[in-house]
Amino acid sequence: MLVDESRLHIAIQKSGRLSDYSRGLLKDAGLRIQNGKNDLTARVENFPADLMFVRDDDIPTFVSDGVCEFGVVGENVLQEFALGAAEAGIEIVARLGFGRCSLRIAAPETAEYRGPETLRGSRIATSYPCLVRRFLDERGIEADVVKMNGAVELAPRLGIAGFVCDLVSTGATLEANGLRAVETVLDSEAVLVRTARDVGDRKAELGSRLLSRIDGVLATRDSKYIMMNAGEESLERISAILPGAEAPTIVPLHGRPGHFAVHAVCQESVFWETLQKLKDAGASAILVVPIEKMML
Ligand code: PRT
Ligand code: ZN
Repeated sequence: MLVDESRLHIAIQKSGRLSDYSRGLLKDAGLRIQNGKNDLTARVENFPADLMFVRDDDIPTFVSDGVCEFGVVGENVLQEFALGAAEAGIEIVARLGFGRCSLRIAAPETAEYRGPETLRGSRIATSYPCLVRRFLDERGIEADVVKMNGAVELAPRLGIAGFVCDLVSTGATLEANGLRAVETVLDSEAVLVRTARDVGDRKAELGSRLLSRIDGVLATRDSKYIMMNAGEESLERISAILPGAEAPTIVPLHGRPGHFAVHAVCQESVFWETLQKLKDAGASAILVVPIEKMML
C-alpha cells in the first residue's frame, strides 16, 4: 500500500479481543470507518486518517517504526516489545479501560508454593519471556524461561515446564488445566500508543486533534451531568458529596431568594445512594443526565 503522507495511520487489531472495542472507541470519537472487516486497511471518511488492521503483536513495531502514528494495543504486548527492543520509540498516550487482564505465574494446583523463592531453578513456560525475566531478575531469582507461542497452560502436563506465565482474566482457563495463579507479573489493559518519531507539523496537529477527541470520549464514559435545587445553607454539604466533580456551577433561582440551582459534571458513577445523600443534605429536584460529548 502507498502510504499517504497527509493522513494519520492508526493500527488496530484485525480480529481478536481488542478489535471491536478499538473500532468502537474510534467511532465514538466521531471517525466514520469505511469497509468490511476483511480488508487490511480502511479509510476514515470524515477525518484524514487510515486504519490498518493487523495482528496485535505487530502493532508496537508499526508504531515504533513510524509506519503508523498511533495504535491500540494491550500493555502486555507493548511492554514485552519495549523490553526486547533497543529503543522503544513509542509512548502511551491514553489508558483505554478495556482488554483488562493480568499476566500471572501459575503452578499446578497440587504443587506447594511458598513465594517467589519456589521458582528458583525451575522452568517457566510463557509467551512473555522478557516480562517474566524482568520479574525474576528484580527478585534475584534464577530460573529457565521457555518461550511458547500458544497453549502455554499445557506445558506442565507435557513435562515442558513446572510453571507457566500467561494472561488471565476470569481464571477459567487456569482452572480447567489444573493450575492456580501464584504471582502477578503485570496488570494490563489496552492503551493508545503514539510513535515517538518526529511526524512533522501537519501530522502532529492531526494527532492532537484525534487525541483530544479520544480524551473526550474517555472522560464522558463514566461522566454524568447532575442538576438539583438547594437552599443556601445546604450548598457546602452538597458540593462535598458530588462524586468526582470540580467546582459546581451555582446559580440563583428566579423568584426564590436564598435558593439555587447546582449543576456539576461528575467524573464518576452516580449511584442511588449518592442521590439519597444529596437529598438528605437538602437537595431537591435532582436530575442526572448522560453526557454525549465533551472536549476538555
Ligand atoms: O491474532 P492476534 O495475534 O492479533 O491476537 P491474539 O490471539 O494474540 O490476541 P487476543 O485477541 O487473544 O488478545 C488480545 C489482547 O487482549 C491481549 O494481548 C491482552 O492485552 C487482552 N486480553 C484480555 C487477553 C485476555 N484478556 C485473555 N483472557 N488476551 C488473552 N487472554 C487469553 C489468555 O491467554 C488465556 O488463554 O484468555 C485465556 C485466559 O482467559 P480466562 O478468562 O480463562 O482467564
Ligand atoms: Zn497476538
